[in-house]
Amino acid sequence: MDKVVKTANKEAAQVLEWAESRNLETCFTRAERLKPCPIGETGACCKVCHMGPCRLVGKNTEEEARGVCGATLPVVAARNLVRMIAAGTACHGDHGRDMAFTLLAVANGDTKDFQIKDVKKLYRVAGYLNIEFEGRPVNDVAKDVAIKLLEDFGRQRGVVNFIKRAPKKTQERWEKWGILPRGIDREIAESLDRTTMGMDADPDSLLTHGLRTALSNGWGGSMISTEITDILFGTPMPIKAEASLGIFKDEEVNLVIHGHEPSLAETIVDVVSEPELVAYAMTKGAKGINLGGMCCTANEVMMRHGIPTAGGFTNQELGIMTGLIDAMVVDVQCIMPALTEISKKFHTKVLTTSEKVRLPGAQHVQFDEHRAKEIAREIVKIAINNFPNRKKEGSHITEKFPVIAGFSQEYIEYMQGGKWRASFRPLNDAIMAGRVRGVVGMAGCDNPRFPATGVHKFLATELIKNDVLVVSTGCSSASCATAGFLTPEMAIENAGPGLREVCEAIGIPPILHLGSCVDNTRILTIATAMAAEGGLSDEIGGMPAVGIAPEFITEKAISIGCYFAASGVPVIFGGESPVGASSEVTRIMTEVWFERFKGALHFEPDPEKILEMAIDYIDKAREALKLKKYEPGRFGTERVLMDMAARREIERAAKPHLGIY
Ligand code: MSK
Repeated sequence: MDKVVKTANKEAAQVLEWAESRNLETCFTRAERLKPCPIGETGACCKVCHMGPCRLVGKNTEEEARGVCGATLPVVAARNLVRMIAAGTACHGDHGRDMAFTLLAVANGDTKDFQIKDVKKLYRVAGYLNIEFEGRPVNDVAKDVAIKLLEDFGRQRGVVNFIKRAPKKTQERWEKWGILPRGIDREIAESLDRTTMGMDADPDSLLTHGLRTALSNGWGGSMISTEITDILFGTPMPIKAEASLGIFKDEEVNLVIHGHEPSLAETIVDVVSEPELVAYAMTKGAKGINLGGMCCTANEVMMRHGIPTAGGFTNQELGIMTGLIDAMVVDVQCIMPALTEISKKFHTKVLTTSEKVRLPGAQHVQFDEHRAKEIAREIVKIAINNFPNRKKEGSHITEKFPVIAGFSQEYIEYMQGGKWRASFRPLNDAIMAGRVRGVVGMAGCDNPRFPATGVHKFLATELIKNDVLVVSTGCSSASCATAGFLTPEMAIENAGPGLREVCEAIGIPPILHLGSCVDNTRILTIATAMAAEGGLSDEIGGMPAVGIAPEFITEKAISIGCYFAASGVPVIFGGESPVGASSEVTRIMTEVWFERFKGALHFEPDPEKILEMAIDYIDKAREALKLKKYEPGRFGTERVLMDMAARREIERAAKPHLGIY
């Protein structure tokens, strides 16, 4: 029998093989053992009240399949999806809320450990919020921005602030269909309310509110988070980094930052090279301190500081199995509870830092933005103190890959026109001419039920081969980074001739790293800027653009998929559909949403079909916009092998340009 490929990340597979030879359990072995419940998997299980759980199976029609209360299969499936959207929105909402409180603390002078690093971005955001900034003290503006954004969480009536950043036509669709989000918390609460037993029993109405909730994430919680993170820690610009489970160093203290919110991680980056800490590490026999990232925290610190990433979700246990991590510090989201169990078999200390995430067996060091540096130093010291406890046991990896990370909307505009003529004109023109066929936003998790990272890698390679520019976030970025895909050379070696020409002219990779999960909002604002630039669609809907989450896991991913669909982007998720039991719900999410918003949410387990569907959507959008028919190979020249000078030139073009906007 052929060996089952559990992860397509070569270095991860190496560690996994080592682990399995020692009977060490991972998410891969658990995924193999625990088959998904076929009823719950497709959305046919209702457990919102205690007359059930009701399993809506075995009937001839969806209307015949009813729970004890009479709820039909489409109602149950729709409710389940809306609850997923609400949970995902809550995660990103809390993330945004925490960032807003940190900004407020900075503005009030309650913490000396953070500063506003990007005043231009603060002014830009103040402008969106109609807050006067000319001639005012920076902290006063920051306070007004923080307070105004915090209002988005508890607002009862009106509309979330950033909604008005969307193209007018997109906003009109939202108004027409009643999905303009009021307040983030309000939409989440209403989702839970509507989906209890005896409430909304119309699948379309339920799903419509699901979209409203999702929009409060995309244009609310997540966007607040991205914007404030840029204000506090700097708007990303391309920067060199490395990716792989091989980033850990034998002779140095290895400290990993894992999770999502960047405040603690940024502070650790700040203190880790302090001479006192480095000297202290040396007293313990280490040659230095090596900081690495995991999951979305990795994306945050990689794109601002070039901190290397050990990979995405499925690499977290494997990281510990290298035997080289002295401490893994986690905050919120995507933290496997299994971490503490596996850490017992090695010397790694797992440190929790958020009230919201406690792991039995972990050491808790509560983060507090008011004394951030003191806490960060304490954490670094815990890692240093644990260095002498390192055992010989572990699967060491040496291979690592170069990465160019950190493409913000601001940088993408800049790279197309410089400081004074920053715009999306060249990209729009390249799409109009058919040089670039379209754009795919590739996002979401890597999943142990696939050959993990494999579907990301397959789609990224095939899409760029077809002249489709890929922008990536979250663990999709990690999947591409750990495969060595996030470099300009990827264009030379793998992109179609038209896309290659564009990438070579600007000196960018054909897969642009846009950041973490909350940074999917950068795709929304980029699409908005492209609509405003002209020549393509005048709204987000109708663009030759598609969203793909090939290996999704989380409720956050569902919420993201839905806010893209509501914003006008056809979205395709890999894997089985969580509403697959109901053809009516599937019809609403595809046909009805496309009619109303020009977006859709599909689930498709076959990666080849995902590719086909994405390209079909792009080509149909091109046709509807009356753009030049895309012809493969029409642009570009013969592939030339680049000499070192040419490579250096590309590298130089991709380097950070300080103070550019
Ligand atoms: S970390 S939500 S596994 S992308 Fe943002 Fe990765 Fe998915 Fe978590």
